[in-house]
Amino acid sequence: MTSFLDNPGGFATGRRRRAVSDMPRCTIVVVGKTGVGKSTLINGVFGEQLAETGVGRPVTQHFSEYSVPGMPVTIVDSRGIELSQDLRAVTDELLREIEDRLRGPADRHLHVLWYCISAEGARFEPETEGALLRAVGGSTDLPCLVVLTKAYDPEDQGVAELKRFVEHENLPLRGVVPVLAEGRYDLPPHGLDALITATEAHIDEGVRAAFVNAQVREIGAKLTSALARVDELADEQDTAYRPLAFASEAFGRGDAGEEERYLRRVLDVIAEVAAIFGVATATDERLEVLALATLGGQTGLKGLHNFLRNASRLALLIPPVGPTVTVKIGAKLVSALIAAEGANRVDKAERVRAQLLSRIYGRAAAAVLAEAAHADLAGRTLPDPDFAARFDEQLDHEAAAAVES
Ligand SMILES: Nc1nc2c(ncn2[C@@H]2O[C@H](COP(=O)(O)OP(=O)(O)O)[C@@H](O)[C@H]2O)c(=O)[nH]1
Ligand SMILES: [Mg+2]
Repeated sequence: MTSFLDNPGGFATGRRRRAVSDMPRCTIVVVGKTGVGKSTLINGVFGEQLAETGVGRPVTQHFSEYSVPGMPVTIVDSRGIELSQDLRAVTDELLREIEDRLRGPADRHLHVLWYCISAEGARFEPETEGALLRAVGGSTDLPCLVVLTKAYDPEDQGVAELKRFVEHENLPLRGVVPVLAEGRYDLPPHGLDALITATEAHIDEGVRAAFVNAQVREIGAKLTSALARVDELADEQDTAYRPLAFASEAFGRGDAGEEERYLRRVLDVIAEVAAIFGVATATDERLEVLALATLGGQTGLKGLHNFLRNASRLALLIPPVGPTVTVKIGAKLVSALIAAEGANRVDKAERVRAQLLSRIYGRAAAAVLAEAAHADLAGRTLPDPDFAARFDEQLDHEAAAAVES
């Protein structure tokens, strides 16, 4: 049997897979006539993965369901709506589908409707499209947003007029959002961030994490929830784990089993951060790079040794061994640490120091993944060696920030 030390990447990707499958799934219904730009919109929000590799499964006459492994979002996409007349059948199918799913398990429920109208066509039909939105938004709890697709120029009068027209229909809507999902000529994309923010605001809180994970544009939202998760995990460690005994140089030698358990905990935190960033950003390859970098680029006992050495080095920056000054992050933990040391509670102090280190590794992973996500969006992907090097720099930065005045 290979130990996780021999395959830290496999260990981390496995933990990430589990964290993602534990996330309640978010299901988005995308409705609109053929050619309005539904697929382009979905690609813009979720990256190429969903449309390229997602396997459609027919749900009803006019709906197919798409998902890809590792992504906690399901898309229910309408197809074959050519005539306004088709929309009546679509309305009935949708109402029936919503009800059926509400009777089933929660992971089958629908969470938001994006109704797409082409701003290029500049037509909204109150008697069919308006009727669908009135029926769905009025008789169910499904939040509905109208997306004005192919809104090439955000300043365009025609787009503003169409938006006003839809808004004045008094439909049960949570918003009307003009979007250009994919740039054209010299017109840059716009509006996707607004759509994501509005969706986040209106979907059920329970599936928000899944939505934040799957979308590829709002990197700030991913970073915020990843950092919150790091705090949560570090707090859990206070009660769940035995004293840290690994930092041999600085704090005396512990047994090897304890040291391995601690490394596993750190990899767990990194895997959970990756789960929040999502597979489009935190690819298996990148997560493997992070896991291996945590072991100083080596597997087996050599890797464990590298990790312990690095952790000891980082721990030296933490008070009261390191400079006891005003603390920016983890202030609660550091005061707990100082109190424990003051009361001569060595076991407690070790535990708190371990929490701080988990926090440093988790925050560094989040920072470097955010950087990678920004680079991906700008079309200049970070090569793996740069990614690993940036992670090391972030570790130092986070350790220093923990004691920064
Ligand atoms: N440049 C640009 N083209 C778009 C946009 N949305 C849709 N299109 C184009 O419109 C056509 C239909 O889009 P598609 O997403 O397949 O529509 P669907 O049938 O609703 O899924 C394709 O040729 C797209 O390239 C957009 O935001 N920008
Ligand atoms: Mg399509």
